Amino acid sequence: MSVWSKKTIASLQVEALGEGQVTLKRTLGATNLTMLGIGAIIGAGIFVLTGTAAAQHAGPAIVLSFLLAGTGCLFAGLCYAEFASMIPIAGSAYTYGYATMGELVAWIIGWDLILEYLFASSTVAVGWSGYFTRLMADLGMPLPPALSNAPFTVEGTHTLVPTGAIINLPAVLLVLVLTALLVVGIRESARLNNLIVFIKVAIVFLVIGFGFMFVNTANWHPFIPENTGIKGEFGWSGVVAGAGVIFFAYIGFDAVSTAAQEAKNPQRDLPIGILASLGICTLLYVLMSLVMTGMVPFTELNVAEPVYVALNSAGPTLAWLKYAATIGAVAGLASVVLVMLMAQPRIFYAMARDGLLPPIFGKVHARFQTPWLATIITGIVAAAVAGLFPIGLLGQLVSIGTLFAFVIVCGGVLVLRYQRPDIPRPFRTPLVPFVPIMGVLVCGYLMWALPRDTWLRLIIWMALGISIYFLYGRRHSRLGIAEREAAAKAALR
Ligand code: ALA
Repeated sequence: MSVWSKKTIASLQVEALGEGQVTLKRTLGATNLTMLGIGAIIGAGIFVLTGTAAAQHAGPAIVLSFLLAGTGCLFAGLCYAEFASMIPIAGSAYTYGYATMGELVAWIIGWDLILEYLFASSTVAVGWSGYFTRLMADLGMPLPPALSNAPFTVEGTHTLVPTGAIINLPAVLLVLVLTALLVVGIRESARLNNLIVFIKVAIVFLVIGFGFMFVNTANWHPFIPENTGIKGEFGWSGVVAGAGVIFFAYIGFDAVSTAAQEAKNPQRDLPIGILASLGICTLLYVLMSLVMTGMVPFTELNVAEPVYVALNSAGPTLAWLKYAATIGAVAGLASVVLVMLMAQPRIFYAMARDGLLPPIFGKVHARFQTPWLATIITGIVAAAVAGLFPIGLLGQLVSIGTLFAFVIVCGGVLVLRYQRPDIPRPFRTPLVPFVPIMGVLVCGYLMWALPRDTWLRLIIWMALGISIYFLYGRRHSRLGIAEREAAAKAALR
């Protein structure tokens, strides 16, 4: 069997119906899917990274960085929407890869998506722990530092050194509690997500609305601060560097596509969920970054809680909003972790159903109708990573992994348009080939701009994944087994 063997679209569409098996439960409509997208998107990116990106790279022009990264994501989002409507199966980019570029590439994407979903849930859980610890201290119940910090930090670019702390317990507990919820049910999880999203979006609106009243337009001049002479420090190269950093803020709209088999009307609602969540968040990000850089000089935003600092500048009038924003961040980051922890097991589920991972990952709970074992395994690994490692090390790995998946999905749309123009596409990416090519170029460029060490980690991760494929997946692949059986039968005839 060839590593380039592809699954046919027809067989994938039959799988989506899932006849004769205990399958995932179809309960999600367009609103829930959009809320899942917003749940996954608004988080550490806007609440944590915006400040340093503005202070170190772009100044007030961080607004342009948001537009630039948002445009790259829009290209990718349009491509995801076409695939999601055409192949509405839980595996997302992994399944799209299987249909267009063959099994090995599919495996590579599936393995890569672990960097996105599993590692993003750990990364954001660490960010959440930071906000939660501050909130507890503000409420007069400080947590011991030894139990609320990572035991390791990164010195230089890759040396891990002990910090003296034991474990980041709040991050671990958050992951475990959300994992338990996800085992019990997708509908229950979606309900909690809706509530959290409502809180965080309401708070973002309040920050934008009240913040605008305290904007000093002098802070926006010069809008694009002059480059310091070093690439990436202000000027246009700073806008691009800023886009690379805050790209993280957009990650998550694609997680909507992993819920394909739990959507009531996936062909119509997945494109809505993906594009609506992306559009809403882009608008909120642009307004929010305008407000933050308008309230204080951007040089003051070089902190882990830029929203708090911006609101602080308004004095006692907005003191209440400062605390509300902290609660919004705590809620917001929790929903990111929730949706990422939802997405990962659904990729594992699809890979196990194809035989590329052990069957344990494909087990669906008879009563809850969730991929419960894959969810528990994901939760335990994500909790361990969140408990032990610092946020900086994880964040860039998540970005490079996600960008890589986006590049392949955009390329895949193009390939399939030429190879199989006949397949019905309930949603069609507009302006093909322009949109997919731009998706590949913009996302590829943002990847290229990431540090060399991050590339090295990606390559090591991929080498590990490819070894696992040749040791396990290739031999157990259902497609491979079927092809070998067919060849044996043909030989006997
Ligand atoms: N977009 C998500 C966040 O900003 C990953 O936290």
